Amino acid sequence: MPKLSYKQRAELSKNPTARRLFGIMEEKETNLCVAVDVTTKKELLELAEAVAPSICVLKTRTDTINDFDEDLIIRLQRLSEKHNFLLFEDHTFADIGIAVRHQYQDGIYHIADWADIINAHPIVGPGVIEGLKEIGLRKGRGLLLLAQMTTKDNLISSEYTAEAVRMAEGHTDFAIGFISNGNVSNNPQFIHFTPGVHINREADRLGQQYQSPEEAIKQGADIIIVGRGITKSHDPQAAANRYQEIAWEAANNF
Ligand code: 6AU
Repeated sequence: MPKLSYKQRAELSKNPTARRLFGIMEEKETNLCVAVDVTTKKELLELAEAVAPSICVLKTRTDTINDFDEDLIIRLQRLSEKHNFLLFEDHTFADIGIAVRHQYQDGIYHIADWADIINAHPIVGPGVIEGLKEIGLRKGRGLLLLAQMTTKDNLISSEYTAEAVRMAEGHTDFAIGFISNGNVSNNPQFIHFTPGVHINREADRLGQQYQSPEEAIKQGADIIIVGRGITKSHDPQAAANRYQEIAWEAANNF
């Protein structure tokens, strides 16, 4: 089957966030998501500003920010509007429907009010999607299911991955894709986000495993998630630009 363009895939999608994302990828010529895993507002905003021109998505984890406040959200939203990228809050929801509903909507992070994309573990069963969807659907948000993980000796089997895909198929208005190590579904509506990407393919000491950007794209990634390969570089802006170019070229040559 010939590869569909982002525009064609956007037309197939039932979710406004997925459609916007395909549009941003096409317009900015990028399939890079940067994971900014830091602990202060200053670091997060400085890194976000540096990588902004190169990304389609910024992945945050605001509950690790020691001085988190409302102002951080306002500034992230301003940056995302100025540089045309989406905000993905990686809270990795993994509890019963009613619990994740509150985690998504309430508390000091009130994620549903500002994050375009969220993620959840399908281990819970469809209730996790249903709970989040009650809040997110009317706001036009998108959900990614963790269908695979990058960590050494993780417990996810191929059957589990296939079930995760089946669960997403039942909710294509809200579930826009997967966190996975490559392609897990041939449905062109789904967007595959692949973490564990590093140019040097180094490992860390806590079980993280890496593939190169080219390998990730070859495996079927639509978007690569890069953290420390960029954020720990001496020049994050230049590093983001490099990853953007490598991944974009790889995506357009396969
Ligand atoms: O490039 P790194 O290793 O510095 O960062 C990888 C980022 C981190 C992880 O939380 C995330 O990708 N990640 C995820 C998720 C949920 O995105 C799943 C996974 O299996 N492996 C992984 O590294 O922010």
